[in-house]
Amino acid sequence: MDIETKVTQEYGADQIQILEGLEAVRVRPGMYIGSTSERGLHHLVYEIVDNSVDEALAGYCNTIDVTINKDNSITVKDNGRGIPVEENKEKKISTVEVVFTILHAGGKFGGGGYKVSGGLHGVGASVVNALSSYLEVTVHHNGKKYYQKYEKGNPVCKLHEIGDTDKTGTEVHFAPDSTIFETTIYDYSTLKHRLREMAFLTRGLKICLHDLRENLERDDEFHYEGGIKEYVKYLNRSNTPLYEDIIYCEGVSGNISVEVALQHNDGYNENVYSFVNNITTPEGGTHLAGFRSALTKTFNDYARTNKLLKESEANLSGEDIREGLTAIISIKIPEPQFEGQTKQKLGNSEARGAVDSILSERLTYFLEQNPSVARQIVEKSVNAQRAREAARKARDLARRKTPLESMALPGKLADCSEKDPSKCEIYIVEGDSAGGSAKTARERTTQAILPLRGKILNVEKAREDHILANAEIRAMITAFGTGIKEDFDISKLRYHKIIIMTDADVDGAHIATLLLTFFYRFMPELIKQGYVYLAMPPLYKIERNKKIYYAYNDDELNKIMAEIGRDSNNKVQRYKGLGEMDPEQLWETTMDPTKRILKRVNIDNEYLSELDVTFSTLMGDEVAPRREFIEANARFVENLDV
Ligand code: 1YM
Repeated sequence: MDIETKVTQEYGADQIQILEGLEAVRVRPGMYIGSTSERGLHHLVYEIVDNSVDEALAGYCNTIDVTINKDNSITVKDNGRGIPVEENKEKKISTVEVVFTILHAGGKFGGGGYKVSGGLHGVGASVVNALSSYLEVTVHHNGKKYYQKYEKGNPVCKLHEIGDTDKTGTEVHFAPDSTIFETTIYDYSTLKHRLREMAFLTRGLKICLHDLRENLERDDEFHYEGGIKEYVKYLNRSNTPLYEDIIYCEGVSGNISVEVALQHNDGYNENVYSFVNNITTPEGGTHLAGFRSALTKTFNDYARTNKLLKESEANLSGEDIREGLTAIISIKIPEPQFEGQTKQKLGNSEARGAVDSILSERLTYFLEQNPSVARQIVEKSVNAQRAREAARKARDLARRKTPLESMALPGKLADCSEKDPSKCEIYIVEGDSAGGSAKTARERTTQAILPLRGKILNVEKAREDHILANAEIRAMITAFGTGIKEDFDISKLRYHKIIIMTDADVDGAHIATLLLTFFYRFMPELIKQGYVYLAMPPLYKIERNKKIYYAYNDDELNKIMAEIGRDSNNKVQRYKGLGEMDPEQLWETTMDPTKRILKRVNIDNEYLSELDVTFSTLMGDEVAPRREFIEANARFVENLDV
């Protein structure tokens, strides 16, 4: 569905459903926006933007502007029809006021149309109003400008005319209530990721983001005439595509509209992302199942019909066909049912058939029309099938335990003596010399040390059989005890803290990223469940009259110098690597649980597609996107999730 599809049924002011008051929202904010954390704070923006996106999907709006103002208040502006201003007959107030003061008002809940976009709960403007210290709305409509202001959800004036205009549209300016939210400081990159995603999912819609805060000034514009086709191109930008075309299908089945775009690259990872009514479904569901079954069936049929697969050869598995596949599945469905623990999995059974039938039909046609693309994909899949067989053997070998080897832990591992995993930690240390110091320094009952030699293998660039043959990777797999991928079993994890300890320089950061990439691809649950940490060694040692201070960044160094006075009695040493510290210093600064600083690595489920690009960009073949990425993020590294 795109923004040219006009919704014919106009929604009148008197059709609004009236349900309940706003006090409930302020009493239990979590029920309406999920939480009052940073995530809830950002949801406020999405709720308002959703109304503009709905207006775009209805065919009346093509531009949305989102601004983070100097004071962390937010302005969202669109060029749609403007929220209706006439009086609501039942309530005797303007429709604008109904929309902002009555819960569930908005008219899209009682049948007829459906609210296609939607944040976590799709509860809309009134919830944002209830949770804002103030909210101002300005509507441009019929040549007039109308304005109303609210405080904590209550109108402080009626909607009134404030002048003439030659435009149409709605502008909302709000300030999240600091007595409700844990933080009221917006993160630019969080908004940027979501708004870019929304622009990709609604082709033709232009979304602009502005930051007006001091020293953080920046702007971005997202506008994709190609919609999800451009999304696939964007996700593949750090890879080498296997063929030029991006395969695209769209269609409607019953009341479900389906859009799919896909392209293979010459790598080995599967990057398939699914959305329902513009909301990401990281756990998949019926629409993803329909996508997979159509893909597997269509390619096997094609390969058999065209004799690309011998009669004696087994069918290609879904996994083989999805090797190196980047795809977006976007469906719109009137009443989505979300299941699973996090309500991020689509349950509607009719979605499976809809995606399956539309994709099978269009893909069969595409393959017949483009035999060279079809042959390239089948050849890659056949290679994947062979590699998978080789990897299975390698894995069996890695898993097999002869009586002698049965408990064989890697030789380089200095294990801890404690057996309760919740009390154990393992330090993965860069370099044998730092590894040696760490072995001397450690607390032997609970701290294990695994030194790694040099740079570990880049798993983005190798196939599984090679990866599993690598000594450093095997050492980690055996030490952790969990197995990998489908065999992964978190209950077998031998340490509840996996701590990456590398030098505080570019090489160290690179090694940490290589390790995280390996964990993310082979044991993502380790990261998702919060078992992975980065050790933070100090950058400076300051010595004055036999007293030693450590500084972990330049700010701290300056603070310490200001405190103790800058004179010739001070000796300042900048650590170039872990190797420069003796075991005592290493213990004191980086390993002593009562003094050290650890950073927990986390993955935000909602932005997995961004994370994949981050890894592919940092670890992939293309140099230009990597440089751009590093340059673009240099100023904002603290915002990166990893
Ligand atoms: C910056 C936020 O809310 N835009 C917006 C909202 C509405 C309309 C247009 C709109 C919808 C309809 C008819 C309709 C809303 N209207 C309502 C309700 N931007 C923003 N732009 N005319 C205008 O849905 O039929 C709720 S949202 F219910 F009053 F119609």
